[in-house]
Amino acid sequence: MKSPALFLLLATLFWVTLARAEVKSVPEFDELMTKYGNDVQLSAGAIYDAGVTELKAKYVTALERGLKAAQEGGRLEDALAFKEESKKISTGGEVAAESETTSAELKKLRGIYHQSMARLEQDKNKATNPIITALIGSLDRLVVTLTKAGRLDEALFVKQKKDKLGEETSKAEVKAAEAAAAAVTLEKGTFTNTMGMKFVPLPGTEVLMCIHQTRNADYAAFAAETPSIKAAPVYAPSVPKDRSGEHPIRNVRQIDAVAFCEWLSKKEGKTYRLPTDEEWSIAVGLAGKEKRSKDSTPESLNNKNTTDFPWGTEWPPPQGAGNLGDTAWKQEFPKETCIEGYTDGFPVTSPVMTFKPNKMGLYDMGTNVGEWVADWWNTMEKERAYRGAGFGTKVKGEAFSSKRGHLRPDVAYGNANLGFRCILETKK
Ligand SMILES: [Ca+2]
Repeated sequence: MKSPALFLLLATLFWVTLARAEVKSVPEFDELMTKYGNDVQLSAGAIYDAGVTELKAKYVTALERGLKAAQEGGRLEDALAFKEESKKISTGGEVAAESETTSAELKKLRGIYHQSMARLEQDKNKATNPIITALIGSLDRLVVTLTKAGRLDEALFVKQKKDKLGEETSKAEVKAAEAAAAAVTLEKGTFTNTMGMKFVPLPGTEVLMCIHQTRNADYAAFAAETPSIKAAPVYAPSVPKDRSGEHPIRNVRQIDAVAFCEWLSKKEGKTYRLPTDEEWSIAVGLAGKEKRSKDSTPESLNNKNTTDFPWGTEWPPPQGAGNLGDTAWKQEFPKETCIEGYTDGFPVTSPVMTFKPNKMGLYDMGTNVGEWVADWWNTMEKERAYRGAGFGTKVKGEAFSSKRGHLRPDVAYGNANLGFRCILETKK
């Protein structure tokens, strides 16, 4: 069996050769294609085919082992999923995406399979690319030879084939690079984008969430490329200039936070967006702790849960809980109150990821700066919601994980200290 992609590529070229009535055949071209086809199959195709066969066999063995373990453990859902998958693969079916099964065990196994497959593809491309490059060079020379011989129709024919080959090859490279990037995500469960923003899976969802609040440095890159973004980041006097890039952006309008996500999406060919109110609740540890229905709005859920803070259930917060209105804040602003006895050391913003992350690996959730979300505040659709406390929070009722606020999306509020963090979608 030839590897399907290569076979398809070569077959397409030969088919187009036959389909062209005016030029039935260019013997030199056919000869080159046959020779390079053989080279590709010898150097990469055979290894790839053997790799795929071996991988499928390993996958089937793992499925059988998984089925046995699930049966013995009394896990019906996993057992059924393994049984069905095993049947499908041994009758020639393809391995579907992880997201298309609800069995966590099968998800894991499919993940490993796709990861190994991406590696095989990459190896194949690495071995094939020099051959394709050489073929394109030979075709270029053939075009010149045919032109000089006055065989102009044939020269044009070969040139078109050559252009098509170049196009297909770069498409295949892009696809392989994407698969490799997806494999990295899978391998570590995390993703780091071109800005150095780190993302982790948000449990129970198919999205990744940025582990940190969007930083001044991230926002500055966006502002530099976006003429309509006039507002330079506002630095509080006590934020040291040399580390200001690591502090969270604040005082942004909700529409500008949305625009940042759109800019980043375009830049990377991915889908970034603000979290929904529900995703933010999951991220702060409120999954299953709010009575959410289809009619829920941030307004209806605001401060309904009065047990949970981002760090647990203690008030005042334990030391190291995060950046809140602490004694350092009071020192800087003596007329203000503060959380008595709590010291985090930062009068205003702190560099992102200064404090311990939560169980999901997310930093500064519900502290440092408030975060815009995507939802409207209520059905009036006039104001957008934001979540979380910040460096100026000193009152218990303002610090609950369920606390929401609401403001117009198109106004920058100097005193609201609102920033945001990004969601990365994983579905194509
Ligand atoms: Ca503080």
